Amino acid sequence: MTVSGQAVPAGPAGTAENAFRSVHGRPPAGVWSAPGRVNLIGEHTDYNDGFVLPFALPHRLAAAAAPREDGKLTFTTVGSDGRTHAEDPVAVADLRPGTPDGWSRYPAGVAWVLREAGAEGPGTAAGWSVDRGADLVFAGDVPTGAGLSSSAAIECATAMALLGLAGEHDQDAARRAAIAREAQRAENEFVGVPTGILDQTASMCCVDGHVLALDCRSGEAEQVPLNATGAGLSVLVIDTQVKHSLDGSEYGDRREGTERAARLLGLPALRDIAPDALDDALDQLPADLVPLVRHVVTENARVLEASRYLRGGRIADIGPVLDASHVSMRDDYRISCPELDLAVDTARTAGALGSRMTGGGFGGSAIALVRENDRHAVEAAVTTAFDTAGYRRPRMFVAVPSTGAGRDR
Ligand code: GAF
Repeated sequence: MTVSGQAVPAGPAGTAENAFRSVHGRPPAGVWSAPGRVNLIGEHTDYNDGFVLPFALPHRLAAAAAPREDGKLTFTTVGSDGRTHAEDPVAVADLRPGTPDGWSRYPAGVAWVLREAGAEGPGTAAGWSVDRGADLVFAGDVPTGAGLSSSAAIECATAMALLGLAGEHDQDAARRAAIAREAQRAENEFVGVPTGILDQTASMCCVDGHVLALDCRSGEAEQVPLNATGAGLSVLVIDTQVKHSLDGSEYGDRREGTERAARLLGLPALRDIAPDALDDALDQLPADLVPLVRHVVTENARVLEASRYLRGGRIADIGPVLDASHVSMRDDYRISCPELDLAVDTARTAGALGSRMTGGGFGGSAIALVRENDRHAVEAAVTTAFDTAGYRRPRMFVAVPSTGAGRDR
């Protein structure tokens, strides 16, 4: 594909750039991309001011972008079949929650947040700010609806692209964390999904070869090395292909329940319950909130335990911690589903050192920590179990900790 200039190699960034040239008849000013993530452990703890331990996937969402001068935004995606799909242009001045809707509300929400940041936000170092409009073309390989943060990837790629057009480059760790908060705000206030800070921070702040040990209250973030391959281990992702969405009421209901529990206990957040004070806290709560609180408090403790093991290079020791996390999500937080439970149980029976669902739940993906020598046996057992149950075959891949959002070209 060469409309104006040279064809560039494929991969999300190359695909986005080629499609941009084809659709707009000119080269983009740049291409930026952001990854999906796996959360190793620490689920539904982020909005309770707790702890999480994600790493970035090699799968990325790329945004090729160039400025416009007419105040309009255009959003085009490249599908898995290589075909482009363009949304109707939308005026930056008309952006408001609900306009536009569909998938483009994710990048539009980021533009809305950055526009609100105004002159003091991205700055006009390049003589352009978001109210002048932009063309964006997206391509990527982050599985969608798989609990691997494709939404955060598109938000963070958009933020990086728009900030890049405005002349902002080379963000330090603090600025990256701030961009993650802006992307989260777009998701909460524009898209209307009450998610926490986990996904956007993972997409913005993770670095190659490391998990991010994040304290969601203080924002303190430590990069902890994770060289599973060096230890003869793999983190296997099992995408059940049961589509997960956080738009429904379940995610919001869980969040509301934990926030209500904190209020009843007179605490700022469930993070403030120490594990040895859990029983006392549970005694003060109505029965429906007990399992929710038990999950959050024990999950925070598991994240800290897993972080300690990883800091000591004891990767295999996190196996039982992953197992306990899954049981807690299945039985207490009730966010698993039969396909996730089958993936987890089968992986363990076939030799995984530990396994749990990852992400928001209600479908999506599980992870299994496996010895590399056992990986094929685990994959085969999971495939057979799904065939036998009559479920759609899961997709599986080994997840290697990769790099966060940045400029590709
Ligand atoms: C989703 C949300 F977006 C995150 O904020 C987090 O709550 C996660 O579910 C559960 O840990 O990915």
